[in-house]
Amino acid sequence: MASKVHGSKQQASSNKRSPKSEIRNPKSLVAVIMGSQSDWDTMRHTDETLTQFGVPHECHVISAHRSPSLAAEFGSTAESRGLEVVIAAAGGAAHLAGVLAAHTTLPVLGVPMKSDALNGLDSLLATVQMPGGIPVGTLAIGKPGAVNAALFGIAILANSRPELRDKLRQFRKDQEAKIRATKL
Ligand code: RP5
Repeated sequence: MASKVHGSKQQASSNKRSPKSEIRNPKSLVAVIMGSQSDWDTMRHTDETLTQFGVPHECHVISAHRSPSLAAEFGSTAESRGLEVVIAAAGGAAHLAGVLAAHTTLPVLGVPMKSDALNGLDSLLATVQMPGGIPVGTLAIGKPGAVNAALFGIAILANSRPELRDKLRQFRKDQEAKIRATKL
């Protein structure tokens, strides 16, 4: 498993960095899990957004099919480690988010990776079509989903953290100001 951990004051990630670091970080509130190193180029946007908001988080490569016992162990221990949100990204037969959700009652947000074969439609359906009883909140395919998974996770954390709610409000204001300032 490759992984990396971010404290709240670390700088945004670069494109070249890969998710390598310690798995155990008691301060992490969000875990960003991806099925393969090849998902990092998309999931770095989740990492960067969480870093931008100062949310302590960690990123790991864990595969539901190539390392199934590790996926089960991570899901089973996520809550007791202090994590509050799990973000899971996978492509193809993308069962990673569902498998993690099966092992934890923490909110699990799924990000379907854009695949070569079907442009991510396979990943989307595999992630979103969870049978009733084990929910996965599924975001858009690829980069928009990666960014929105972070924002959704932050919105969940903001329910009990007013400072994060303020940051989300400011983010929306800045976003709107950019649109208003756009001249064509
Ligand atoms: C999934 O298979 C991963 O999440 C990735 O999106 C896809 C392809 O993985 P690699 O063959 O590139 O490792 O498990």
